[in-house]
Amino acid sequence: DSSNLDPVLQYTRSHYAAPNASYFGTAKGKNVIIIHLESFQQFLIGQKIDGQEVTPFLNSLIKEKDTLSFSNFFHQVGLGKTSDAENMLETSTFGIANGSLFSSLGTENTFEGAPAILNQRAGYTSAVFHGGSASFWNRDNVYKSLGYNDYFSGNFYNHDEKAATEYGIKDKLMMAETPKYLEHLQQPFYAKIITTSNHNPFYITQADSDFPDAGTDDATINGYFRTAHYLDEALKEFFNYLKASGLEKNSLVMLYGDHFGISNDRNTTLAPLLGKDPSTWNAFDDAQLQRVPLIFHMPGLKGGVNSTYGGEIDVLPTLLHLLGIDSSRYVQFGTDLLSSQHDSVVAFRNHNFVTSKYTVLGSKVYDNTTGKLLTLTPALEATIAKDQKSVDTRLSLSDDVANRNLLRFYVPLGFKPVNPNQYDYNQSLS
Ligand code: GP9
Ligand code: MN
Repeated sequence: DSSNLDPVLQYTRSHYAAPNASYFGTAKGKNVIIIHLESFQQFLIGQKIDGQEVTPFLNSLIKEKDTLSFSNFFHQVGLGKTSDAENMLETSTFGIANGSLFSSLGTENTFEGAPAILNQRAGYTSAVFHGGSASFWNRDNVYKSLGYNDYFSGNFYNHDEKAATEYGIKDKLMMAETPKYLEHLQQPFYAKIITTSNHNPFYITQADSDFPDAGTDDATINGYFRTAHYLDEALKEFFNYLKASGLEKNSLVMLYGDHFGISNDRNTTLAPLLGKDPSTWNAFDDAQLQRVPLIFHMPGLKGGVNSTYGGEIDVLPTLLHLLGIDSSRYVQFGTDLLSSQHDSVVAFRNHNFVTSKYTVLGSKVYDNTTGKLLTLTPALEATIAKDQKSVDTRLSLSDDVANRNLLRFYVPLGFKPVNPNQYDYNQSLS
């Protein structure tokens, strides 16, 4: 019942981090264009194979003076993979412990998601673009619960024989076909484009990517650099469009990696390519590889590489504050990455966690700088116990919100509950 909400509100209210005045509202009224980089890990940035940059476009984008990127940003997904990442970014609540929240609760639960908040607070329209099957991860229902006005699924894209990937259509074709829909959206809009080419098994033809094979004996790893390179080229083409159309000037573009592409059991094969010794590789190293990109680009944005520790749960309050919308009234488990009050304890879905100093995996505590296991002094033990408790609390309260559908009992100030039935995604705009 609704009394279960009390500890949740107590937690989220006391955990709230006030905006950073030098960023708050700097993107006010801008379109928001989110690019979901499928299976994209941070180590791809700056990485070379045979002397060639895997992601030359992203490497140059993050060096631009009006690009703000994060170097210690982690994915926090569980079994729901892409859908968990989407859930965290849209709601700043965690995915569930044992599956995909989108799939199991996405139709029935009450959401207070980014599209609805932005529409009600700042007049934004919203749309998702994904070249795959509309119902994958139950998106056709969840997007309605989140308040998305439009959902351009695979039905809206050309799918001739040579265009399709396993989960959608090739990123370059996707990026080329999206503008004809994007241009119909009423501004300001909140638009999310979900890429799919860089997905396991990372197969791509020679014609689509002439990037060199990494030469390991693992075809998945070799393919990963080739599909990531292709995605990087697709991004370059899309940014060219944004510039040429003038959209770049009034848009905040946000790019993020949803989760790992290379699973832990392959990391010792990957290690030499990253300049690491496979013989000493361990669980600490696996955890460090869970970094994914988070990049904001907007003309006039105060740029740079920010080393704050954070994760996907923190994106929505960060974004809302950039748009000049205070997040304090919402049930959100993350905190603004740019706030001086930001909580930099990063919870993984399995209750392990990373802080700016330590990586804590079960009962093992590693020093982030040396990668060495630490012997626990009483003082360190107390610090770790406090952080572990905080991680456990936020995950279990978020699980309560999800599993008990608690947001149906909570209407934030001025919030109009979303009626999913008011949306119909079968009609084309044109
Ligand atoms: C399909 C794509 C794949 O739309 O999102 O999902 P994943 O397998 O990464 O969860
Ligand atoms: Mn994914």
